[in-house]
Amino acid sequence: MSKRFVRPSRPARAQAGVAIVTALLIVMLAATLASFLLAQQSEALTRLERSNERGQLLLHANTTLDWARSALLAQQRNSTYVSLNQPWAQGLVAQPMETATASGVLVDAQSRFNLNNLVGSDGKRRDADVEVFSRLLTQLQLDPSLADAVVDWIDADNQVSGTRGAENDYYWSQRKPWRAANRALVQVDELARVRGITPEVLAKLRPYVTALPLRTSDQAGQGSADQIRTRVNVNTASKEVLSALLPGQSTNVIEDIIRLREMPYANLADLKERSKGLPPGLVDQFLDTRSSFFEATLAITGQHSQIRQSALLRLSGSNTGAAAANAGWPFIIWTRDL
Ligand SMILES: [Ca+2]
Repeated sequence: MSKRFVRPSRPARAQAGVAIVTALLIVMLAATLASFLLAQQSEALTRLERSNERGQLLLHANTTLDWARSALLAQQRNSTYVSLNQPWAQGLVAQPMETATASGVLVDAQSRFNLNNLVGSDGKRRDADVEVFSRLLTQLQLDPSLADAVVDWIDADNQVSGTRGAENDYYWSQRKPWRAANRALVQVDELARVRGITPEVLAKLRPYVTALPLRTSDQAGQGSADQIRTRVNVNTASKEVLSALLPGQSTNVIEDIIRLREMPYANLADLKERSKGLPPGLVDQFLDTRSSFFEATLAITGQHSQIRQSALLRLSGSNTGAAAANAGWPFIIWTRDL
């Protein structure tokens, strides 16, 4: 008896059809799920790659900052003055590293007006420096009375200076109130909180001002109030800052000072000798041919991202004589991401 092929009944065929469709759906779902998981995994890998890269770039940033510090240390050991034709001022141009490119610029912070000079270590305004800052504001076509608001922000008291100054009463009355700092600035950006300093004013001021910390005991030595004032380096300062420091001097005199420094001024006696007619009192009070503070700006560029940082550096110890020859690694006062 031969076996007969039994044709499945209609409902059975329909069931098989449903089973096939279900199987297909499951396969499709699995495929979708797999590709979704793959996409997620690759996104996670990319994220991991990027965070690995960021870690790498941060390491390169440290190395680049060390390059800046070594350039400054070499400068300090090799020269008794600081000028723009020295190697530190050339910067670091697109240096290829293992997986990134590093570049950096060093700026002499003492080429700028130090806002913390406005107030002495006794917490009181220093009139001579306030006058310099007012003249600098005028040079930049800004309101000179902004100086009063900056002084009030830094000085210890709560007494409003002039008509444009501001202390806590003014800041407390703002829609989102804050307090006057009543201490030295740590960074120039703090000016954004000072009365009258709009983003436009800050952008105009920024290339000409700096905020240098009060010297700490390791280098203040005898520690009189005057020692913590910083002076401006005549070898690196801009025309605007020099004009503010030397009132009554014509544009020609200021331009001559800048032209003659192609052969840098070795010291203040050299400046007085070559620029006769400069008031010696002002020269001694405001100018110098050395600098202890520098600002480094770094950019480290990887395949997917870039890190930009700036840092304030201070030479360690003295910058003249035998002490300079044995100087240690420059200090990092602060670093920040840009
Ligand atoms: Ca104050």
